[in-house]
Amino acid sequence: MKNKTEKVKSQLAGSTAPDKKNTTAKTRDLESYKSDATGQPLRTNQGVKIADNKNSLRAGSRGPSLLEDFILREKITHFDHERIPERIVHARGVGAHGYFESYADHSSLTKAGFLGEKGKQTPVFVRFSTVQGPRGSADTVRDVRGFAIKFYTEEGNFDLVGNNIPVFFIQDAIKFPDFVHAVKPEPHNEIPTGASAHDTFWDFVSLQPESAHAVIWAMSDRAIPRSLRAMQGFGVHTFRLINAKGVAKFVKFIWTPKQGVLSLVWDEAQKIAGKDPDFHRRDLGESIELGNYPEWEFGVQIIDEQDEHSFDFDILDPTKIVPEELVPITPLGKLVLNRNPDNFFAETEQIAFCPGHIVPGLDFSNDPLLQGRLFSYTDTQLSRLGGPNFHEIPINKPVCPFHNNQRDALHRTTIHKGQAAYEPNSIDGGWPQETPPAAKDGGFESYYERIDAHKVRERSASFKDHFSQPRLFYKSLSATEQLHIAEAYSFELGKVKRQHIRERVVNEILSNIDLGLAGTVAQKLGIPAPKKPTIKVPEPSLKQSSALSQMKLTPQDLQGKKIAALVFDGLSAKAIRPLLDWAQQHSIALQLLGPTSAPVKTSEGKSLAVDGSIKGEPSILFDAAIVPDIPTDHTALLDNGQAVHFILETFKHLKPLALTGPGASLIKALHLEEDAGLLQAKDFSAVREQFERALLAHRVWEREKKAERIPA
Ligand code: HDE
Repeated sequence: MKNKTEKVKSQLAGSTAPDKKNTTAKTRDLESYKSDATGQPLRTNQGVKIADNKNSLRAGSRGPSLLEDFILREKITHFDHERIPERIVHARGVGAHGYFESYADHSSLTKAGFLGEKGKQTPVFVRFSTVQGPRGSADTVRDVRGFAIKFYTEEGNFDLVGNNIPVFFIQDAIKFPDFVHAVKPEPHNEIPTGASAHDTFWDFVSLQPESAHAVIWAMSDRAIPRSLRAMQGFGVHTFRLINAKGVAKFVKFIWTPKQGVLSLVWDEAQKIAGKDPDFHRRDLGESIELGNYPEWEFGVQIIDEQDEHSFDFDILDPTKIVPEELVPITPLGKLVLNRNPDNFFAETEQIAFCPGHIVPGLDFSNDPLLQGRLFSYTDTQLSRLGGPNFHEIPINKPVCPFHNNQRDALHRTTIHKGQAAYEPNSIDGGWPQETPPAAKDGGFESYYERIDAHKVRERSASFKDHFSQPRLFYKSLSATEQLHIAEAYSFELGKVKRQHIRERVVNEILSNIDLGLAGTVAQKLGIPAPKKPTIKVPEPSLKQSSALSQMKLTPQDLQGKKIAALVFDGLSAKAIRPLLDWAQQHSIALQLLGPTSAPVKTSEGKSLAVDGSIKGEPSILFDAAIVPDIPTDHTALLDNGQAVHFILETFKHLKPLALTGPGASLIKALHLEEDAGLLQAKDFSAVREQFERALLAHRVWEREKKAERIPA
């Protein structure tokens, strides 16, 4: 494992060789754009070899620089323009290549080719993001995560631009700029970075009750994911799938991770933001380098056209979920991420998603939020990527050929041959020509939907209920998850300066979701608890949806877990070897941490290299910890404040912790007690099974009360 870890670090520091295993059509396409400077002379952009890259041209060795120094001018000019505007939202992100594989021939559901054949693989690029913070902000802030996927299908690009929570904050695109202005750093001082705990956000959402559902999801553990690999993904809106006969079904898209849906605890998330702001991007990159390829199952909830109005919510309303109890998920395929980008800017930064990029066999619904999005994404690229030719940037190009009569504009790279840039024409043989709609390889055809309506600016009455689903969500969670929600609201509102905003959230929003929740938050803020809801919330047909609790969405195996083993001088190699074997067997990233980065001396007199120091790699970066072969006299360990802090913090953050060896009773000296995840034994094999169970459960939730007394 050590070699593996070293390999990871060195590979991530420098450039990575393309993964030979990933030979998708898109990877092959990107190959032709790659540039490798190995063995090459340094040249200007005009191809002139550079003799001296250290000194500019000047009049005498102490004289002024000369304007004619085209080498200096070119270098500085290019540098001056290296930056492009960051995304208005979702600026901080990380991406990876992979593939989508269809489980079967789903042509009865859709004529989309990428779902039309069992085992068919389609190249994809996925970009995960936070929403609020700028490009340089921390990964682990409380925020919704973007989950955007570009499928490079043989029939064109399909972008599924979703989030890790299933609902959105507003119902109509016209409110999006207001929402974003409210959540972004405040305009007078540009504070806070990467957080919603401030007055303008809570002012807006408390005046806009349609946000209540998305806000309670954002206050839940879903908004502080353990890793990007351990999040669900949702298309949010209702879409349509259409088969070759023109039969359409409404669908909701859902991604379920094989790694489980796992979250950090709040204290940990805040600390990681300081100690390793790149925590999520590092985790994704390292997992892929180690061959622990993250995987998601792609599923749809299918609703017949005639059932459009048979729910007590509107399926066009993006603030609503369709509970799985009402419409179960049908699995269609899987997504695997198996290759890191070669260049962050060229790929992750320049990728341009748009929900309007769809292929035959798919279509939109009339969700007013989705309709607005169809415009915004290509529009925003005009200023972000500098013109309308961003589809020619390698990461954005479809893998199928594309010809049309659009011409010119900034940064055009294609050299169009021919004289006739119009259609119809008789000069260039009439090419390129239209393809009529057809089952396979056909032209795109919109769903044959009849629209007969007045032009109005109004919301449908079926969009009016804003509270029954947040209530359903809250009631469906475990006591632990509910507690975290109360704490998140209390924390965030505690940062809100204006008392009337705090009161409005409690009295006009939380009271309508759950009086108990409103009461707890009110108490923590020192304001009177509301006695009753302010409105009559409709009783939904479904009282609980167990699918909403992430407690049940645990991982299938231990692959990709990150565990620290604290090692000290005098430990026996015999205690370490079985641990390394065990980690390798389960594809666990086990890191040996010593008092310093220097090797430790084993009791057999050998030197054991470590992966890092206890100080440099704090407990918050790991899923669990093991302290192997603790000697009966554990003074060396107790005298090391960093090591004691590491153990106590692992305990505080409810992580599995195994202390083994003759001095395992150290637990008492630290004033801790054994529990389902705090294990002590003579050797690791005695607690291995329990430790594995605790790892699969992710955290020892029943420890939470006890852990409160450990100083943060
Ligand atoms: Fe976005 N959104 N959005 N959004 N969104 C952008 O497009 C917008 C919405 C989402 O990794 C922008 O290229 C409007 C819902 C993701 O590159 C921008 C509305 C959902 C990403 C934009 C919404 C999303 C974006 C900024 C309301 C979940 C990152 C840069 C009508 C289903 C994609 C860009 C990436 C990015 C507009 C609402 C997800 C400004 C107008 C709902 C994952 O065009």
